[in-house]
Amino acid sequence: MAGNACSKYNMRSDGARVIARKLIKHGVKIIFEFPGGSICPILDELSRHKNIRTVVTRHEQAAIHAADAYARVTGLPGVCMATSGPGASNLVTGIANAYMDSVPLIVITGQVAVWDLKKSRPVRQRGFQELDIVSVVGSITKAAFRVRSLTDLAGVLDKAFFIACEGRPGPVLVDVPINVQYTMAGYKETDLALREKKPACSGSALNEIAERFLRSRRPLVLSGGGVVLSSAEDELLKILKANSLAVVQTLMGINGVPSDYELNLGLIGYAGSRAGELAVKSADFILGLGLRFDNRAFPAAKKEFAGNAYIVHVDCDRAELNHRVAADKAVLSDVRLFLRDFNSALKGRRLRIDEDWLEQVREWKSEVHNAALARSPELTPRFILGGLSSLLAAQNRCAVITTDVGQHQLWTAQYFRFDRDRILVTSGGLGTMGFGLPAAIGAKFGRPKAEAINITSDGSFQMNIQELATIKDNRLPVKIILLNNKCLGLVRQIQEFAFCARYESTRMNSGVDFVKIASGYGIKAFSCKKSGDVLPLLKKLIASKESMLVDFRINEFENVYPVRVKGKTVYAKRPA
Ligand SMILES: Cc1ncc(C[n+]2csc(CCOP(=O)(O)OP(=O)(O)O)c2C)c(N)n1
Ligand SMILES: [Mg+2]
Repeated sequence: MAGNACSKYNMRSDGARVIARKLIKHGVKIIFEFPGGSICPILDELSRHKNIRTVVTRHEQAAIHAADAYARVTGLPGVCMATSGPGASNLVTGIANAYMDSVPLIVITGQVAVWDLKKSRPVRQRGFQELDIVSVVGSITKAAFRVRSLTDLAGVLDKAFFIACEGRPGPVLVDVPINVQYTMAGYKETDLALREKKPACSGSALNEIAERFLRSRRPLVLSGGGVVLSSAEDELLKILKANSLAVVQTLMGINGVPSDYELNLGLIGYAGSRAGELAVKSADFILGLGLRFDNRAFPAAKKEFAGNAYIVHVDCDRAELNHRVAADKAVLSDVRLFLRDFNSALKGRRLRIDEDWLEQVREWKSEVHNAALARSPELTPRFILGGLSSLLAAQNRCAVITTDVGQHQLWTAQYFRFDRDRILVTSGGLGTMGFGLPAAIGAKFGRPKAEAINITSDGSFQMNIQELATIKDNRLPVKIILLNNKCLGLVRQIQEFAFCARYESTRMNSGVDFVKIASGYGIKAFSCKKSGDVLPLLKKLIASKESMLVDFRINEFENVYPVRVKGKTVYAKRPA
C-alpha cells in the first residue's frame, strides 16, 4: 500500500460518521451489503465500529432479501446497502418484495456527487453509475430520500427509521451522494423525536361489533399478516380458545395461529384447504384481521365467496379497507389493540355457536387431515415435508423455514406444521423466486439458535445460488432442502391444466448436478432418490452443525392439490 496515496483517506469523514452513529442509535447490529466505490466512505467508517457487523453477500438482491428476513424474524428494521447505479438497481426486486409484505427496511444507496447529478437536464446520465434510484423506487417504498447536504443527513435517517416502522411497516430508501459521505463540516449530533400513535377502534364501534358477534351462530376468523406484525398472536389465541372459534389463515398469516389449534382450518387461497373455503362459505360472521382480502385468498366478490357473512375488516392501513371486499364494518386499527379492546367489550359474555355447524367444520377438517395421513412413505413432498416437520417438533427444535416461490412453497404451507417455535418466512405478495436462500441467511443471523432451513426447488435455487459462498464465508449452518422436480413446477402445472400440457419453457432437463455445485462451494451435499433414504437424510440434515444440502429427486409431474381452477367458483378445486 503506497503511504501517500492512502493518507488522504485516513481522515474520517463526517458524513459517514453520521450514518454509523445513527445506525448505532437505532440499535442496528448488522448490515447486509455489496460494496462499490460510492459507498466506500461508509464501509470504511463501519470497519471502525465493532458493534455493527457488515455481511457481504454475492449479489445486492441477496443482501436485501437477507435484511428482509432478518427483520421478519427479529421484529427490528433490517438494513442493507449498495453502491450507486447497478448496485442500487439490483435492489429493486427486494425493495418491492419488502413493500408488498410490509417489512421494515432501511435501504442505503451510494450516489454520484451532487454536482454530477443530471438533475432536470434531458440527458440519460451525467455521472458514471448515476441512476435516479429515488424516482425508480417511488411506487415501492414508504418514502425515498436523496440527502443533499450533511446538514440534512441526521434528520433524514431518524425519519427513515420512524417511517419504516410506524403503522404498516415497509422499506425506506436513503440515497447518499458520495460528497455528502465525504463532507468534513464538523459533526454535530442532532436527534429528531418522533412518536407513533397507533390507530385504535372507537368504543361505540367496538360495542356494535361485539353485539353483532355475540348474535352470530357460525363465526369465523380470517387471520392475516397483520396479526403477526402487530404481535397479536397471544391475544388472538385467547379469544379463539375462549369462544371455540374456527380460524383460516392467509399465507402471510400462517405464523399467527399454531397449526395444532384444534379449529385451525389452515391456509385459504389458491392452494388453500377445502375445509377453510367451506367454512368461509357457510359462516354468518367473519372477523378479518390484518389482511387485504386479496385475489388469491378471496377470489370472488363477497356474494359468491362468503355471501352469508357479516364481514368485519380490521387493518391499520386505511387504503386496504373496503378495497377489494366491501366490509359491513371496516375498522382502522392496529390488530393487537383491536383484539385487546374487543375482548374487554365482550365482558365475558359467551357466544351461542351452532354446535352442528361446528361439528361439520371439524369433520371437514378431519377429512383433509386423514387424507394427508393415509399416504404411504414415498419420495413425495408430502412425505418429505411432513417428515421434516415431525422430526423438528419431536426434537423441540426452533426453526425458521424459508421458501422460494412455486409448488414447493405451497406444499410447505400445506404440509409443514407451523407454530410459535417453527415459523415460515416466505415471499407472499410479490412471489419472488430467489428469495429463500438469502432469506435463510438473514434468518440465521437474526435467530442464531434456531435452525434456518430453505425449502426450495431447482428453478428458484438457481436465482441466487451464488449465496452458497456467503454461507460458506460466514460458516453459517444454513440447511437446504431442494425439492428437485427438474422443472418450473407451478407454471408447468398451470400448463398441464390450462394449456393442454404444452410445456413451453418450463421443463429443465439440463441435468444440473446440485450436489457437485454445492460441493464446489465447500458445502456438504447428498442426493436422495429412494423413499427409504428420506428420513435418515432429514435426520442427518437436522443434526449437522454445518451447512448441508439434500437434493430430493421428486417426480416431475407431482402437482399441488387441492388447487383452485381458473374461471371456476371456489369449489371447483382439484381433485374434485
Ligand atoms: C423472479 C420470478 N420470476 C418468475 C416467476 C414466475 N414463477 C412462479 S412459480 C415459478 C416456477 C418456480 O419453479 P421452481 O423454483 O423450480 O419451483 P417448483 O414450482 O418447481 O416447486 C415461476 C417461473 C416468479 N414467481 N418469480
Ligand atoms: Mg422446480
